[in-house]
Amino acid sequence: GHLRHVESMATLPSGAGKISHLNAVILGESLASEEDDLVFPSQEFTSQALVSSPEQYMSMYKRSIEDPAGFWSDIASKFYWEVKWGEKVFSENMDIRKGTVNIEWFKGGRTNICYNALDRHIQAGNGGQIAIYWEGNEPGQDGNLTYSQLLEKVCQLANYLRDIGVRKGDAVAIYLPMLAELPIAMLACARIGAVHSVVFAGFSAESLAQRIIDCKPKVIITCNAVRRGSKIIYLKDIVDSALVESSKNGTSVDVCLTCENQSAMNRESTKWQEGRDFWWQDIIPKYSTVSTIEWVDAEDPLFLLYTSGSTGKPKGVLHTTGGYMIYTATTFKYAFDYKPTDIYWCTADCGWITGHSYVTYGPLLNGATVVVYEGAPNYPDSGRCWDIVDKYKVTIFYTAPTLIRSLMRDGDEFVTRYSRKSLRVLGSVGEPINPSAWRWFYNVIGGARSPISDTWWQTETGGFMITPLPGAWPQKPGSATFPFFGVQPVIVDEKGTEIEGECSGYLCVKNSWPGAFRTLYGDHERYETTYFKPFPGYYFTGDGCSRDKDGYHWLTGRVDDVINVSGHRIGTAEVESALVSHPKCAEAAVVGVEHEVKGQGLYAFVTLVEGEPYSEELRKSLVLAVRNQIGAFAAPDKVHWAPGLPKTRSGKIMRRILRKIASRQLDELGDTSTLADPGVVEQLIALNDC
Ligand code: 6R9
Repeated sequence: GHLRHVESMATLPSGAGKISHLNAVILGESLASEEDDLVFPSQEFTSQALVSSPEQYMSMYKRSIEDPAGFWSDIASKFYWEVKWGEKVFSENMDIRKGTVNIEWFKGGRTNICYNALDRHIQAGNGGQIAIYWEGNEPGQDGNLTYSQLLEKVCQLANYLRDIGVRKGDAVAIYLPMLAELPIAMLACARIGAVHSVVFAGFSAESLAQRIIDCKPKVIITCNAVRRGSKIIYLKDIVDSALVESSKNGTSVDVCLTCENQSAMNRESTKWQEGRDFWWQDIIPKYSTVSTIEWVDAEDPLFLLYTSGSTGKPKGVLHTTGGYMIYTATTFKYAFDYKPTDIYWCTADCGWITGHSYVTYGPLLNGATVVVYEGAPNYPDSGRCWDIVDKYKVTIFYTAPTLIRSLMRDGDEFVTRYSRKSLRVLGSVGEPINPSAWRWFYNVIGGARSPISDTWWQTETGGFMITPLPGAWPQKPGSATFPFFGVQPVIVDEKGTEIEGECSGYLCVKNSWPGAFRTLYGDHERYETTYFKPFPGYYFTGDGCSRDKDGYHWLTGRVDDVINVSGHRIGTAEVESALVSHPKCAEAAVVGVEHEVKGQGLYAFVTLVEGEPYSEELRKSLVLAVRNQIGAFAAPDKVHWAPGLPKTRSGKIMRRILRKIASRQLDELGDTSTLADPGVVEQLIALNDC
């Protein structure tokens, strides 16, 4: 057959500028479809892997589906429960036709996720192990905390929060950058049963106010300022205006606990409101370093995290304690093949779900050593990530395709000047990873040694849903491969009928899993309408997915981004992937526009590799790349040169805005304030007629 093995990639000349293009040539990308390319884990990797063969996965997976109660309670028993859960391990109604949607795991069990993430390891004798390596924005600025030290800091803050009247079930807003204080604050809330609501510190005052008004926290925890790259962001000013805004709305926050981040700003220059604002450094160290634990029910809320829907105000995704704990810990362990010797770094910010589940909870529940990085990944230059990898001997590196593509654009030299030999597992999350970025990540970053866990999941799912287990089976660049234990993904058609075998359609999930969100805060009806009504009987993910002949899953992007051209369903992600595989294309975003004949036409925004001039010839060859990889029907009708793309601060391309630009509805661009760089919109409009 035409299986191309990893050996063929390992022989690539390293340091070649356009290595992704070379791969495409060597692997015959234009001759065979992506799904035929298998990349095998090495013998060396497999021999030490937690799950080392498809057979082993299959037998574990089979049990997790046939006997979910037994499978998950065996795992849960390894954690500490003050009181064991009741008779039922779980109960669920996922079928809206049978009444209210309801999911419960380990109900009646009493536990505490902070206890399981910290105290448990210390009691096992591992208190001296590093829990957090903190790396500041400026190279050379760093610190670390052992598990015992981390617990002490968490206890002090927990004692303070109790002292000012925060009780079980109360909300606490956290608006912090990636300082060690951020996971400390999350864990302190969890310790006393308070519900944290972390707001990414890149959100505007208005967005912060909106979230405060929704969850009504007693206290907000922030810092005065932070450096990201060469910029200084004055967070306390943003909090101040958010609090003015929210009090106008009748929500006043009594206390603003402010961390003094001296590397960015001293306290003398920080605006202050006596009686409301308190310096963390002045107060918290005075509290005792031991604190009691609030044992909570497995179904008591752990946190709220706001996420944007396609319409309306942000949704407060609510996760509870027990199931989330078991699920994040277990997914972390298996998807990253975690071993106690690992040093783990996830570049996500704790302001997003990835930072909740895979910076804070999942790793610490496993007793892992975690790198927390404050700064920007390309500061002071594009080699910073590999500098950090070498400095801490990072073994597991988890990031997003958008970062990979931007580093790829900056060239291999920034990578190859570092050793990176500690790396053994790579991870990707946030959007489908296009095969050419996958290959660059694999070959250039990972030196063709480290499997990539392309983890598909969502804020709502709490943890990984479809992901490689890195030692278990060969990967296909761009495929998230197979479901995690206990997860039953199904692909349904328009009518909600399950389709078997090789197919594509809407991705749904059949049964509950421990990490599933339980409701949207204060709006259970919206929860049911958004996720359980579209395809009765299932949780609807909002994503499109296809399954190939070997059963591998290929996520094709949000279904709101699916475009129907002359009756052909085309995933924008597929077209983008084809465009990005062109050696001169750095990034692409495709939207649908009304088309007289075809119904919808494809409109592609294309960012070229640094220094490439626009030309008609290049436009043609980009279109040809799409024709070659997908088919003539998928060829973009229009290529719009884009010096930059409008992205949210989490790196997601805002197609809503691109659709308006593409259809020339420039007066309907809507809210552009949540963009990382609102200036790109004007640039795009200006380049309209190139
Ligand atoms: C974890 C996270 C969820 C949406 C999801 C999907 C996209 C995330 C992906 C992926 C393809 C992956 N997505 N991971 N698509 N492959 N590995 O990102 O949560 O911010 O809620 O976004 O992101 O479209 O529906 P969230």
